[in-house]
Amino acid sequence: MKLFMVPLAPNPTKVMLYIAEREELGVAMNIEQIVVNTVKGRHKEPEHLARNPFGTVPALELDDGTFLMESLAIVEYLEAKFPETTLYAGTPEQIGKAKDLERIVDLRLGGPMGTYGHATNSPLGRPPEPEKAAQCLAAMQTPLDYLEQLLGDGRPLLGGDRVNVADCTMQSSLQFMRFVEADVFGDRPLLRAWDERYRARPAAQAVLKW
Ligand SMILES: N[C@@H](CCC(=O)N[C@@H](CS)C(=O)NCC(=O)O)C(=O)O
Repeated sequence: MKLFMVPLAPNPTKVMLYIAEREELGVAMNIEQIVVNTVKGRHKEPEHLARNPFGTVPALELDDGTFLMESLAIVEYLEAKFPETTLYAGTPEQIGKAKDLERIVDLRLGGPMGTYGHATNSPLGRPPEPEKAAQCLAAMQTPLDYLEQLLGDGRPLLGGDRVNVADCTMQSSLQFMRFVEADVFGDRPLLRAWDERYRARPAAQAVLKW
């Protein structure tokens, strides 16, 4: 299999962190990772559009030559394809909560963080949009409080003792925040401590560049 990705972008990074976490658990997926240079616009060129007509990354090429184009679908495919030591594990309730948390992080924080980064210090050179940035920051407060409250029970990782896809999703967006030199944590010491803890993990050390 081949993963078409670019290191800074959150959605590919989520998948790359996920793969690295699974490899740390002893699962050899042997997925070749191929950079699509989005800064040079390669994701909008025919070669990549043939993989993914929406011109986005990531895209996972399966062994039959077809593609998956949604980061979470790629993660869930790899969970099913390599069923030993999956990240989603346990009772239906535990799995439901893990998936719920990942969606909360992605939809309520990942989206606003991406927009905030481009509205404040866009790596693609987009003009600053202070009003949009303020709206995104406001939208992040309740989900950030929610995570801070979860960590209040002493859990080391967002979902508990074991790494969760939500940790990967959250860090993929935080890397983008670091790149644009934004700190969205505010006065949330538990989230800051989790951030340091997660970034010390071998998977994070291997994948995160910022
Ligand atoms: N829902 C898709 C979104 C993919 C996506 O938008 N990826 C971004 C990078 S994080 C991208 O390729 N953006 C370039 C563009 O939209 O032109 C997923 O979860 O994989």
